[in-house]
Amino acid sequence: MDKKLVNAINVQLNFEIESAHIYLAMAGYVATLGLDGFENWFMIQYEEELAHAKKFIRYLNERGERVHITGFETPQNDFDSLLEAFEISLNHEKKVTSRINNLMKIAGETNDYAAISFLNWYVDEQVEEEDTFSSLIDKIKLVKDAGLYMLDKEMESRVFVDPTTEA
Ligand code: OFO
Repeated sequence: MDKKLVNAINVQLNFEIESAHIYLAMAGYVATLGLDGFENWFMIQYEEELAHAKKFIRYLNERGERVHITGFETPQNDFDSLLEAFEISLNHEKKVTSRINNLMKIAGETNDYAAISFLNWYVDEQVEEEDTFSSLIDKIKLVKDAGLYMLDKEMESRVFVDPTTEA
């Protein structure tokens, strides 16, 4: 593989681990609000981000390339509200989308059609990620406290299904 693409994928896989920690910190914050359902939801988001990172790691290994794990920024641990945490999440996912698009651009420039095919999974996944956060923001804005209680119950039902192994 072209070194530029390998380096860019390494940067992204570390960013996925950083994303996981961002959501883990949010799980901790919502737990302090007594929102156990949202805590569960963010814990699963944490696991999904790790699955995204692992998928990149497996791919580099499969192509005979070297994985490099780095450190990353301390995530934000305090927020003004549940809504703020979700708005920050949506902005974060938009950044991820633009990073994935950039990986796709490099794969195109280096004529790596196998990598383009692989990266298509992330392109689709980001559409889903942005949609999930944006529709939850709409719901949070719509509901008042009683509604938030109901929504919290709904969040409790989320279970982890590894997005990278779904049919
Ligand atoms: Fe890995 O998609 Fe969210 O950050």
